[in-house]
Amino acid sequence: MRTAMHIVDLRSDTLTKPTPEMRKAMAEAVVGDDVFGEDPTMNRLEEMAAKKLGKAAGLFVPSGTMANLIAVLVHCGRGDEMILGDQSHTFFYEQGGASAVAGVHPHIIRNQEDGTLDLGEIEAAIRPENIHFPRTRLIVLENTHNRCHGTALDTNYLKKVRALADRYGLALHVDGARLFNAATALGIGAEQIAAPADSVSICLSKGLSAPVGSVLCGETEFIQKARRARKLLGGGMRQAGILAAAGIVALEEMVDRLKEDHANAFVLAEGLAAIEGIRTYPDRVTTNMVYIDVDPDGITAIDLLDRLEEQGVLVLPTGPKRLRAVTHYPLTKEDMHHAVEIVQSVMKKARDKTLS
Ligand code: TLP
Repeated sequence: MRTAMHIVDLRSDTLTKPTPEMRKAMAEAVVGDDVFGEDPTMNRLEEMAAKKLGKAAGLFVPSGTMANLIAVLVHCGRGDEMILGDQSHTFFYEQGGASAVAGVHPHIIRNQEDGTLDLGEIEAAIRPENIHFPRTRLIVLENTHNRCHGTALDTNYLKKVRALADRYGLALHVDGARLFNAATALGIGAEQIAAPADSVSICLSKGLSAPVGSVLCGETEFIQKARRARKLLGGGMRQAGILAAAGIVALEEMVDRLKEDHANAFVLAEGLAAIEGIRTYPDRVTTNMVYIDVDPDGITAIDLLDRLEEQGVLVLPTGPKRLRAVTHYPLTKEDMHHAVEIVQSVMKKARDKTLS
């Protein structure tokens, strides 16, 4: 009899599936028409998320991408400019929706290795009043920063960006798809990290394991406008309390366990660090992301990815020589050890082949 292959899927924390508690809550959810504001479960989730982030109101949206786009639509007008990092999800992975849909011009500056934007570079990017220039309206930060090792931006830095935004009358939006990972890594409340921002989006469907959804939070007037923008984008859903029910479980039961994902990521990074032919950065791993760089003269990242996949270890390519592994529910420390063993054997075979 063939035994089933041990699969360790590290492509993303978006792969998490709803927990049994979520499925139960979804089946039993009391629902209404949310476009009429009459879905009690949805209303509860939005209030709960806003409270956790210390904001006045929240709005459930189908995805993190839509949450960021709505924030851009509300903070900016057509032809305005936003400042954001060249590695940010909003710039890198959202199909340029801010320009394609909102008509907002992205002014990108280099993300530093820790996901921050240099304060001097932000200031230099802010446009003076001049008939030739678009008007700068918004700064967008990401916390944790996906493409920068999943690093958490601390409150000290966020407050400095807030002060800069205030000096120039700009809004600050934080893409907090993994804000609870940031709070966990920094050992502080999510509301403390959210405080400097005018708007924050959190994803329920990543490490928190809900099947669908993000919540955009901010002041009451901002959320009223965001609700209109969501309808404009076709994101007004009806008996969406079914989804909100899972989101409530996510916020109540899945935040505390994120530290397990972080510990697993560290175990993985440390194990991989000992393998010849690849480089990982255990000292940069503070949340659930592990970046793996393949040595320039060896196997390509895609080759490595394919060979790992054959052995049941799945990772994501994020550059020609770079792969990403993300830990998440319900992966265990044993899964990490198993993944390390597979990478070790695949790399050994690749080295032996090049030497022979
Ligand atoms: N990120 C996904 C991919 O799109 C790359 C992933 O696997 O990491 N902000 C951040 C920081 C994100 O990482 C993501 C998703 C989003 C926004 C978008 O969320 P969704 O997928 O719900 O639109």
